Amino acid sequence: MIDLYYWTTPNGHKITMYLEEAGLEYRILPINIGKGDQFGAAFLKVSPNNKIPALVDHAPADGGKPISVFESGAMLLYLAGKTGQFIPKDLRGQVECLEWVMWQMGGLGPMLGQNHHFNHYAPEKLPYAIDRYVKETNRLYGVLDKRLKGRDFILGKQYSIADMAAYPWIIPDRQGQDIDEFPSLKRWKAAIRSRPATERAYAKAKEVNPTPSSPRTEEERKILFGQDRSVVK
Ligand SMILES: N[C@@H](CCC(=O)N[C@@H](CS)C(=O)NCC(=O)O)C(=O)O
Repeated sequence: MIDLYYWTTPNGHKITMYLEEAGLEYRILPINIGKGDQFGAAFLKVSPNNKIPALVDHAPADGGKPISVFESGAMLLYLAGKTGQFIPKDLRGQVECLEWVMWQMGGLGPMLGQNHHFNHYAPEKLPYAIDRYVKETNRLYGVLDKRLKGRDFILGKQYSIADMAAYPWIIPDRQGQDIDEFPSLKRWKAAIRSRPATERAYAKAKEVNPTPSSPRTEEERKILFGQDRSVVK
């Protein structure tokens, strides 16, 4: 049994997508990041960066005590290592998989996160910041579109953790992008959306958080966007 510390955000969806694909038994422990659950002592033991997602595997492969993992990329790699599923078996395929998971973790996620922030959350509309992140999003969409040209998935025929890492972040209407400019990305997105496991993962999100607050309330904004080192306990 796996405990998944989760909220209904792109980084959270990556992991429910994996768990649903692999058919692993798991339990969701909701961490409502708008209410400050991410600062609870028990959660911080598992996720010292006070962010979701994180997991505890109560039945690790070495038969030892439970293993906890934070950072969604590390979690996907851990789960793929545990099951041998959704990661290539050969060395060269594994290297490519690692590259694209890291590309998502270091680029696609953080840059698109800043795009959301300055477009939807910042109290002032800062043209420089908006332009910078909308353009960087456009570049990253272009990189992924090019990679997907002539390939079903990021690694080719095999659906992998590289796809699961990237998919939840491709939200063109919230990122100032026209998906029709990226035909391969559009096709890939539609193919992943219609997978039964993706449908189940996003249905879970609706169960956990049926009425996501959009836009964020003033209280949520203070919790999420006013953090400094005083939150590190
Ligand atoms: N690099 C981390 C990022 C995690 C992250 O940014 N999580 C957000 C939700 S998507 C969060 O928990 N935010 C709460 C906060 O910043 O207090 C990962 O991929 O796991």
